[in-house]
Amino acid sequence: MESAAIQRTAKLAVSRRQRSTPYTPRVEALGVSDYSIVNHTVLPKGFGRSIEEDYWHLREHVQLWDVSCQRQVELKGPDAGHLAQLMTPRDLRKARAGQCLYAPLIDQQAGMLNDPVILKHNDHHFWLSIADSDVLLWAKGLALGYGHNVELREPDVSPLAVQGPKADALMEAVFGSAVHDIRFFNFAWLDFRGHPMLVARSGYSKQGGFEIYLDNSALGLDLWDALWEAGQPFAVAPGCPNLIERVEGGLLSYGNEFNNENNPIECDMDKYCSTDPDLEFIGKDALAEIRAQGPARSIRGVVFDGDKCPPCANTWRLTVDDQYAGYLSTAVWSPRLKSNIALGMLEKNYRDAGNVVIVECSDGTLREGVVSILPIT
Ligand code: THG
Repeated sequence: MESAAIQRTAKLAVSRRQRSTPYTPRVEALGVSDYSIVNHTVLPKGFGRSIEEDYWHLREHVQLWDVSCQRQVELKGPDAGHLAQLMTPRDLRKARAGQCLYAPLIDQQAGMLNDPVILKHNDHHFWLSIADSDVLLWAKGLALGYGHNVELREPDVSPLAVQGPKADALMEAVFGSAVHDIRFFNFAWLDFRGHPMLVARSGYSKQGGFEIYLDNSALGLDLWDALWEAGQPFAVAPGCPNLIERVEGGLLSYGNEFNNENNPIECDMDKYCSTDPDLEFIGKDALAEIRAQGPARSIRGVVFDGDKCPPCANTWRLTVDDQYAGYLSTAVWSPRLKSNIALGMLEKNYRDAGNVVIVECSDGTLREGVVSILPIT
């Protein structure tokens, strides 16, 4: 289906199907101004400050993000490992308990289904911390078809991200010095007032920080309040994934930069796709075929001038000499680079860094852009 974002700014009618989170009362008390919906769950998008202000604050201090919408798909039982491996081309065989692995999920045509962070609890227990698509249904279908002995569910887990250069200091104040021992993309269970909590060094920013996978909603407000109070000396603020920071950092968003029409090679995820002929996963033959042909397009950054661009709610066409050259999916003004920056899919002949393309901006302007590798520095 050809999809497009809604045009009008209208209030979204909410019901039980648009789920709130254990932190929603605090997020609302702190003045959340906008929500998005991800995995049928609210994701705060702003707190009444400009995106530029939030960007500078994130780079200098520390923020609390309600990222409960990063839902967990739990695989538990004797066949959990087999099922997890079938779902991704990333080689999970050497993964250790306590490790987080960023991993593409693909279908039998090597079309992207999601790009979760996979948490390995042990050989028989995994969480897939998903982006915005219904992975649980795919997993249930596969388990049924393969006759797997595995329990699949969405557990009561609500991640809270603590992001920014002062995250270590803030986390130490709540969880003790053990936080410093957690390496990037690893997790540990740390005590919070007698409750063990899963704390990972990870998050949807390049500024460093942690994600706390709260597994008991009843403790949500206590956890938020403890971090909020401990964060006062560090100028803690409520926040959310920042568009400027994520575009600069080249952090991709399923449904925006790519979807089921794209394969992982196009998405620059070749490094997460095993070529070992002994590894079995769904989409293996299709992926090998794509690799042999070479991808028809690739994710890139595009830097373009002119005034601050409007939000790129739908895609913007890119051309070179009036020929289709690809599209932009996300664009934003970077106050640091003093330029508009964007993420997009560039067709094969136009994807080399340094190439000049014309951006058909939704305000009607045509702007000259330069293709860049990611991250945009
Ligand atoms: N954290 C958790 N779950 C998530 C996200 C998250 N689920 C949805 C979404 N984000 C998934 N997408 C990403 C994209 C990038 C990263 C994490 C999740 C990321 N990438 C590192 C980078 O690009 O620097 C590299 C990771 C690696 O090399 O292993 O962090 O943010 N819980």
